[in-house]
Amino acid sequence: MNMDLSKGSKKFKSTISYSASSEINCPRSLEEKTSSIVSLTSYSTLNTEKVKAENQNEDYSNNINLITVDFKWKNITDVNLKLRYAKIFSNITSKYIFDRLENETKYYSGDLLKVMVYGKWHNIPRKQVAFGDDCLSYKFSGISLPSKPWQSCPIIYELKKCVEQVTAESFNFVLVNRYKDGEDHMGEHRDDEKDLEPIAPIASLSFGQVREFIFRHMDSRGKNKKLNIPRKTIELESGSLLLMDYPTNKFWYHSLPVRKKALGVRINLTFRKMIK
Ligand SMILES: O=C(O)CCC(=O)C(=O)O
Repeated sequence: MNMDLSKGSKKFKSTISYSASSEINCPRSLEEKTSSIVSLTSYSTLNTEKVKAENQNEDYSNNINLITVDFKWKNITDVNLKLRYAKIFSNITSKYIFDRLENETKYYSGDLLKVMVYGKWHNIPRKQVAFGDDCLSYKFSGISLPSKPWQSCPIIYELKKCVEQVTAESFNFVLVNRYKDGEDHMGEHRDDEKDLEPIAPIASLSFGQVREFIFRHMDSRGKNKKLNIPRKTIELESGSLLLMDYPTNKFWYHSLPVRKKALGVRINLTFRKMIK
């Protein structure tokens, strides 16, 4: 594995602010659990509390300010694999965002939590919801996942702006996945659907439980593999951003495997650019 440390330090402070009452648009998630893995200084959730982040002078008492840390991209490359990884939020900010996501994101239910695999419907082993421009929908594994408007969930919209700022890219869709613990997972796949702009990066933002994310080259899988390229495993930390640049998704599968020892909740947001 080639790993370079390239300088790409960027700091973003959101200028958009919402009042606490904007939370009414996004009802509380039914399944509320406390992440057991992010151990931080004593801290109360919800923005009715005054939250003063130690060492960073972040005051969330009135406005939402998502402040990124100074960071350097770690470049991870291989044959047709191009990834950039960085922890862009401090632990305090990550915990704040995680709690807001837990309290404000309402996930889909019923048929929107099923996929078609080899002609059979299966419940997905996680929860999901999507947000995007102009009711865009994302078609994969036999379903068409509609998007809710950005404005219906301010923390998601704020994260979109932040990711656009640090990547200098624009995104019009986000898929949000919630893994209640290490039993929840995502099977191996490529994000190569026709609806996606082929050369746009996919930006994957993670909060909560650290989980392993695995990449395997398409020709290095199965019994009759043509190549012997080793898999890549990346530990996705809370507050981290992973950019999957072109042509990664054309050649490499990725998955979030079961990890029974992972006890906490994880939330992942993959920002995408869809063809309108
Ligand atoms: O939760 C993750 O990190 C995996 C997300 C993913 O693979 C996807 O949304 O396509």
